[in-house]
Amino acid sequence: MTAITHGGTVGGTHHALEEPDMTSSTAGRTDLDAIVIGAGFAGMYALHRLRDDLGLEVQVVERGTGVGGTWYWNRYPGARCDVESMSYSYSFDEQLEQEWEWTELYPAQPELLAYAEHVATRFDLRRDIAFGTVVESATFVEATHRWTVATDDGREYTATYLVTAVGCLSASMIPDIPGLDEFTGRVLHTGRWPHEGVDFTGRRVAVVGTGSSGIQVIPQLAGQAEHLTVFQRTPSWSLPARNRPLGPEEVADTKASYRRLRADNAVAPSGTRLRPPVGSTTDFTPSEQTAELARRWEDGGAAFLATFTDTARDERANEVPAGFVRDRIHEMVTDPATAELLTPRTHPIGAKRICLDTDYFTTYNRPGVSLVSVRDTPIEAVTGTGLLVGGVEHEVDDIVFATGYDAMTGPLNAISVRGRAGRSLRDEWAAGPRTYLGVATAGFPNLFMLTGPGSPSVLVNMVVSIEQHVDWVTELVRYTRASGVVSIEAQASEQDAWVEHVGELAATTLFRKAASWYLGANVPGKPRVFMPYVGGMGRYRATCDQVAAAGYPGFVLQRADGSVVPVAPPVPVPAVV
Ligand code: N01
Repeated sequence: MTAITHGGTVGGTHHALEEPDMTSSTAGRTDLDAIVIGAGFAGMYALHRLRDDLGLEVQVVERGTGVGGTWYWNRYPGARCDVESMSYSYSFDEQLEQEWEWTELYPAQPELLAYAEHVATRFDLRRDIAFGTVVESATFVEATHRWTVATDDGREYTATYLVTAVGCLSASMIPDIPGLDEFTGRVLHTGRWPHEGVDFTGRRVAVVGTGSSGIQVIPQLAGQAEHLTVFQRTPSWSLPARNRPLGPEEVADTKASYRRLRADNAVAPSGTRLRPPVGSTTDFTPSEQTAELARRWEDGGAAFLATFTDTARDERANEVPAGFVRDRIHEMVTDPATAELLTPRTHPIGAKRICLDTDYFTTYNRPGVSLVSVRDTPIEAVTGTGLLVGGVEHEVDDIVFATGYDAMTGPLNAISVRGRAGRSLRDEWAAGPRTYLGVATAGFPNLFMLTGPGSPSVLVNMVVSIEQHVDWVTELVRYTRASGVVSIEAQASEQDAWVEHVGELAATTLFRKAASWYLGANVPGKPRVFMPYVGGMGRYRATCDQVAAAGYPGFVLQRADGSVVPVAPPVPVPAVV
């Protein structure tokens, strides 16, 4: 796999968006309190809290030319969030949530990007963001307890705190297929989509990959291209989103009770209020099971996966929703052979990230769409004019790679991060990421990773996850500054316990039964370690709160004179249930 480190095609901005103001208030100032890497939803909120609430001097460094992170880069047709818009939004400012009008149940990328732009303007964030700038290295200087951060424009910043808000799914990857350089048409990746858009009219287009991105882009391209050929390695489980416009009344109702929704989301396992399970599969007859699944299928969205309490851990129970979805695929796709190719049979439903789609399966009934399975016969090569599979050349004009990301660790490993005694983060994590609470790692003082490996992050509503992490880090920084602490660092023993706990929790679920990016299985040579915390948002938040309330046991807090602040005994990891 080749990591795409630069968005080479980035040119203009979306026509409906505000132009970024490139004047940075910290421009010229390189001696700071905090450096934040990334101006997505996490970096933006971190800037707001650290600067506007703590009064710190903060510089954000962002590769793109604007804010929004994922929603800045993923401009492919059909890009849409799979969490409901009124929950996938910041909760920290009541006026912001009242004034912003979401128009659809699931927000599309342009609306999410417009929202991010609006937040940047409203909280005057851009003045402290260096856009179009890449962090190349970050080095902890023990004598000063500060980080030195070097960027690709030749600048060097220093700061007490380094906050990484680099995103979990930002290191896009294109497979190393022989001959790709010879291809004469356009090569695109969904996660680095050109700002000016791409016209596929009259073109023969290949899409490689059928994960969440592929499933969203395929129906859109089928409507535009002369012919679309989809290259599928593993069929994905996908549920109908049933996206729709939001009515003014339901928006007003939600706004009137926003605090309750936010409070529910804060502790919901997935960070978003979903219809609760009806019970275990064993509590119901097969026809009752089917009736409940059918209701949820008709309603759309991820609540289908949470119909029963036992399907995430028990393979037999998992077959109930899995069988239901397989039947629907065979109903939706008219050609039985194509339907079978599209039917997942090798991993439990929910063991990889579930996809939500709009008209995905029925797209294969269109005359100009073909499906090529590359499960048993991988793509051998790209020629000047197409893709070669099993000795057959599929001629195309454009190739769209929807081939995913070096998830969670990829963006951090792209930076040369060095902690105490020159220890390299890449080396420390060579056998898999190691963190305490997913936010800090031993040997790298004053480094905070927002939604890092070992935190719920990608398994929950990202905005809820982001707000929780930023708020927690902000309070930690406030506490350390008030206590004269110059260096705060995770304890290796507590980190070991946390890493073990994260692994143990994952082992109780069916997540282990799929070769997913959660496990690093999509990157050749990446260690197979389940990276996110599966215990749910509520449980994770409670643990973090306990740690904060107890004065941060599990961390070493050191004052300028070298003395260590005494802390309470470590907070035990929650029991695996
Ligand atoms: O990436 P993926 P994605 N030859 O890794 C295939 C979030 N997201 O960008 O399954 C052929 O899931 C690969 O095949 P296989 C969401 O969290 C959210 O789609 O490895 N095929 C797979 O089909 C999501 O999970 C939203 O066998 C190759 C595909 O490429 C995450 O981002 C929308 C190949 C990659 O799927 C990543 O999703 C979009 C090869 N050599 C993304 N290499 C929403 O909110 C890889 N593949 C809705």
